[in-house]
Amino acid sequence: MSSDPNLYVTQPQLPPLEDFVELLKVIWDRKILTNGGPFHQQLEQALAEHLGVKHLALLTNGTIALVTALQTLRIQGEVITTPYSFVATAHSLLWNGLEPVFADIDPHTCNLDPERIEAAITPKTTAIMPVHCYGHPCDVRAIQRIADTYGLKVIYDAAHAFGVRHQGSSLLNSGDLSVLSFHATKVYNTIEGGAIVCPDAKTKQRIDFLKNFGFADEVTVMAPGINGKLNEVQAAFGLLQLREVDAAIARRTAIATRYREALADVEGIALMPEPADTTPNHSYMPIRVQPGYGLSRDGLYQRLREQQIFSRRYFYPLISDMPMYRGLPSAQPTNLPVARRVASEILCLPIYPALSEEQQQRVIDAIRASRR
Ligand code: T4K
Repeated sequence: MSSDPNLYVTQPQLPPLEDFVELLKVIWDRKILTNGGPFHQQLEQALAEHLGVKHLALLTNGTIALVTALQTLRIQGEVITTPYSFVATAHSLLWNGLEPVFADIDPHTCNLDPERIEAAITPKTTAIMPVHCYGHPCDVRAIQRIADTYGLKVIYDAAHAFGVRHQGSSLLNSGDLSVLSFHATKVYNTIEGGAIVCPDAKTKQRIDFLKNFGFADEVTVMAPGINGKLNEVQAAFGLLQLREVDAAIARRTAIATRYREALADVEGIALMPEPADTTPNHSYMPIRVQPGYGLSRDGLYQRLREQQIFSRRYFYPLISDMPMYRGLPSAQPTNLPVARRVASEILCLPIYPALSEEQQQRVIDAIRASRR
């Protein structure tokens, strides 16, 4: 038996403590704690290289990064987005006074269905905000075709997509901007943190101004920017994390493979298809609990909890069912039948590098034994 009987959906990856202490000593000596210090600059460079993107601006978290990305491109009016995501996706629109327009998802990828995007366009639409849910790529070609045809911007919520490669390049190079989250629960973390990936230096400069209250220089404020700066302690933490991230993803891949093999024959448990032409990051381990299982999704969730296995229903409830969104015309259940069905079946199982084989077996055995 493991020493800790509790199994959570994730557990953050931590750098070696002694290495972190070394970098803290450097910060203490330098006395530069924030405002784009040396570790911040070093991490932006290192992440851009590691991810294979041209420019990357660090921010305090993924939510502020989404809010800032929308301001960067001066988005107005309506933005087409998915109801099947973490609330921060839609909240970033409300923080900018924009109207979210929910479109339904594809049942296989759980990402926005391009046909439904096109059907949701109105004269007020200015942008699309799709999510690469679980790090699985959206249909980026189809979405770009729609954006080009109708003159729309595309801002990807790529909070789950650290390191994902798709069709021979970083997935983060898709669209106009991509937004990452480096929250503690993510594949790569800086405790809290986030980033915007952008294609050119001019856009990066605008983001850098916006995340520093809008200051362009000591006396010029170019826009009502926010305080979105990542501090030096977190940037140092992030530099150390970068050394471990490839090994962490390899370990996640092994865990995901084992789950897939062990659960493939369980009636009523559906695994998501593996994305084509993609090197995934296995940021999540979603399964769908369908009628053939005999126990409902919530029944299995509860059964696992009784055994101290804390799976999560990412993403239930739908954003469109939350009080601040459910009055929108696009939030009506009849507009979102696929998202509704997936949200009622989804369960994300524990997956993180430190999950031992013995712990994973406990999860597998519990799922197999709960079937009716
Ligand atoms: N867009 C998308 C698509 C997102 O998924 C997210 C965030 C965002 C945007 C916004 O990015 P950020 O502003 O967060 O950078 C978590 C995270 O807080 C959130 O970052 C994440 N998505 C979302 C999917 O999940 P909770 O409330 O489910 O997390 P929590 O605290 O219950 O943690 C889950 C489990 O992880 C715990 O049961 C135990 C374990 N854990 C957690 C933390 C924080 C640890 O072992 N140690 C820890 O420090 O939201």
